[in-house]
Amino acid sequence: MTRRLTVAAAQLGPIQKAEGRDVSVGRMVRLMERAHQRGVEVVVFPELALTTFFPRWYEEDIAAADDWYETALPSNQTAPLFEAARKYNIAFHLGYAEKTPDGRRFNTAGFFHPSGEMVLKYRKVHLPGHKDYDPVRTVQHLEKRYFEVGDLGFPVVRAPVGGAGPVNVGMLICNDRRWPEAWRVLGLQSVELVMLGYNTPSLNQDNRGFEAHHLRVLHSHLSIQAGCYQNACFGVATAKAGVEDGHELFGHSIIVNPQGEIMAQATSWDDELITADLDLGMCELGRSTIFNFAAHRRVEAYGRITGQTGAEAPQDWAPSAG
Ligand code: CDV
Repeated sequence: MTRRLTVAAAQLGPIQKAEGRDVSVGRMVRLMERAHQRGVEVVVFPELALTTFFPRWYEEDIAAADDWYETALPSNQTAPLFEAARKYNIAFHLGYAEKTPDGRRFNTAGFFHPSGEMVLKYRKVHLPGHKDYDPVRTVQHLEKRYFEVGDLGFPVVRAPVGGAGPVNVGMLICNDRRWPEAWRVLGLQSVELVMLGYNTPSLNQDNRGFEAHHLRVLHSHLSIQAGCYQNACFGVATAKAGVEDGHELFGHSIIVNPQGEIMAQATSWDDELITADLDLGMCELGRSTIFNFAAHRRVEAYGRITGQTGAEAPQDWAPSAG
């Protein structure tokens, strides 16, 4: 029997620093309504979807950043989103800043059943940027200040989703998409659907050499398409896009199939819903042939992947004597 799932990437346009959750949640509810009209069963919202991308703003005292974090979900402010999910019977992925009861801070994503129960939680592992104010940068990227490295690994769970029956779902967050190791850990758990949200500036703000504008989108798509192909899974990758307080994030949200093909792509830098009908059976071809891991992986040759972090210099070649 064909296992079909209708999914959406719910791209969000910019959220300004001064705008509260009433604004972002209201927009997300409207996207949920549109998703319902199109028969969508899973909606994927971006990374840190409820607020502006606040790691660009420096706070000396981290407690002054508390307003950006969620201590509970749902909360009074996010309740309308959960009500919409229940009303329309739509599961959803939400990126948010998490502050735990013992004061730990993570860049987190939750996958929620339409009932509002959290099915799976993921905390971002690959945190880009820096911890302290960097005077060389034109814009700060303080994820290493505001978040701890995720402590949940890369979990995958098999859960009933929409009308497809059980689906193997996993998540990545933004910068994670550039790391093949992260995708492969999901692939090794037979992931079928990877949900990921991102906030990516249109310019490389590291100020260390030139990177052409158009390559920013290329690198994003290249990573997601390769991840899906090499792990025989679908990917729904959703951007926060547009100009937030003068700082530009690119959109180009995409839905990708296990062949690495783009099935749908956003064309605006605004709130936009793109959808695709997934045939989950498509995952079988890759995982039973070229990416049949059990048959073809050679872990004895992969020691450096987990045994070493930074790159080392190779051995020098020398001509043999005589
Ligand atoms: N939010 C992110 O993780 N952004 C990074 C940027 C800073 C390069 C990304 O990989 O898209």
